[in-house]
Amino acid sequence: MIRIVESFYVKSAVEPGDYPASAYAEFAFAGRSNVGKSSLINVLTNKHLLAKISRTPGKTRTLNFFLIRWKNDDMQEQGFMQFTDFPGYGFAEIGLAEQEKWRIMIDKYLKMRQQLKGILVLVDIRHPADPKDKTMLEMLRLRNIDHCVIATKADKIPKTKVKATALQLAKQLNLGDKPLIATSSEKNVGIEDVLAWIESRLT
Ligand SMILES: Nc1nc2c(ncn2[C@@H]2O[C@H](COP(=O)(O)OP(=O)(O)O)[C@@H](O)[C@H]2O)c(=O)[nH]1
Ligand SMILES: [Mg+2]
Repeated sequence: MIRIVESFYVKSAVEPGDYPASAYAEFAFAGRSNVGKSSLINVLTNKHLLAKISRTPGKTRTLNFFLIRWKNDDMQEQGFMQFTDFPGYGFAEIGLAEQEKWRIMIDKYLKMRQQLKGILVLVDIRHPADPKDKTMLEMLRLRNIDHCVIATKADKIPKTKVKATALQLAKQLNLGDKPLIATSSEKNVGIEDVLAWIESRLT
């Protein structure tokens, strides 16, 4: 199993010409504002830098790129990958023009980013499937991009209900054979499963 040993904020960008030029395998994180994206990235990287970055005003409507150094102790391997933090969607106060800008930015990224290995779409396990998440997943299916869904905040529902709720969400979101992983960043649940999903797509 890989572990993340270092992570660095690289840059923020909107246009493909401004993306980092490095060709490392890349994974992107998408989801509604407040779903727990920064918290998950922090737990994955054991770091609290990334959340601060994404809270910086002005960086909230851009793609934020991070360089990640990983190690696999069993295999004595190490390497780099990149994480991209998408701006959170679903703020009610964001107008249609702003939403359209978001959609164009994301679609360009999905179309242009050649080293993109997969997208992790975060949803809150407490809420029924959201139209905005369905739209995101539809964009991924249209472009044939590998993805999984992370059901966050699993500690907020009774343990006995996690499995059934996850299954229900997967069905509502039409996931087919794509995995849904229930996580808690607070209680460190499901984090290894997320890393395993990433690891299996690294090369
Ligand atoms: N109980 C619980 N709270 C969480 C979890 N993940 C995030 N949160 C809380 O949800 C809020 C939003 O989290 P954040 O990571 O900033 O969401 P983002 O907007 O998607 O980046 C914060 O108050 C977090 O502490 C979790 O796994 N369990
Ligand atoms: Mg955030």
